Amino acid sequence: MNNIEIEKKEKIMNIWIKREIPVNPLNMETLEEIYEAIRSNPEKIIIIAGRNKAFSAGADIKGFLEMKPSDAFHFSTRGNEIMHFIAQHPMPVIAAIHGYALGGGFELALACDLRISTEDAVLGLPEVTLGILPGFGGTQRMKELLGESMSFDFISRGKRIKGSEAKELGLVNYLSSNPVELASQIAGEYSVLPPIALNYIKKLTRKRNDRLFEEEAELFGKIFETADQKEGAKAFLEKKKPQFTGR
Ligand code: CO8
Repeated sequence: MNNIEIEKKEKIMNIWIKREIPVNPLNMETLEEIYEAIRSNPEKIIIIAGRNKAFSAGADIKGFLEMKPSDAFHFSTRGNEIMHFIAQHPMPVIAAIHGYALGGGFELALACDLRISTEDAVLGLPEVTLGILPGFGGTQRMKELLGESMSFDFISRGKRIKGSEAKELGLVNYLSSNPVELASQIAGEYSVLPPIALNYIKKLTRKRNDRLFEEEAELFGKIFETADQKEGAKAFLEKKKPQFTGR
């Protein structure tokens, strides 16, 4: 891994983006490394953060100079696949943002389940100011979070906003002076919750699909096949703390 660092604990994995350029631009190699780290750890709760000055200031603009339309198409297609993969990782994925989360960097954060930011971090999709548009699912995920008109305003003007404003708009879940610390605390809370139920909740809340109401009922039935469901009910009735085992 040349562009990321990984720290593994029992149920949690931290992925740190660390490029030579201190604002951590994302090139294909970095995205593939993030993909591989997550793919090979399907059972882990993931925290993604940046070393240096930023979460990530977006796609590596230096590479744009040489990029042909077919390369840009490939980059965007593969980037989108990786963002979908992150959004569908079985366990929660948390973005811990400081410095900058711009362009593809912000789109990476949007693909995560939760976003924690410092108050003064700068977030946005400034692609339009580079003559391009978001290419890693940002147009769709922003629309889901902000609605049509607000997301159009945000993206079409290439707005850059502070973490505090992003929190007010609902683009960020929590503000913290130490986002990784808060992310670790929340990941710790997840680590004692039943993973199968967490996974089903993630499937139902993240996937956009008309069949979701039916699927909710199916999964509600299926969760009752698990030992964790039985443990949860039993512990509640016995006024004890449940010990979930993932079965
Ligand atoms: N890519 C490559 N290098 C970058 C990037 C980037 N995204 N951002 C900053 N850098 C470099 C600068 O060129 C500079 O390099 P050098 O020291 O060699 O001059 C160094 O990082 C530091 O940058 P600044 O001097 O500008 O530092 P500041 O602290 O003044 O500003 C900012 C930091 C605010 C992050 C500023 O650099 C900036 O605005 N960067 C651009 C942010 C941006 O526009 N991001 C969107 C990129 S496009 C994108 O993400 C599209 C995603 C989808 C792609 C789809 C497929 C094609």
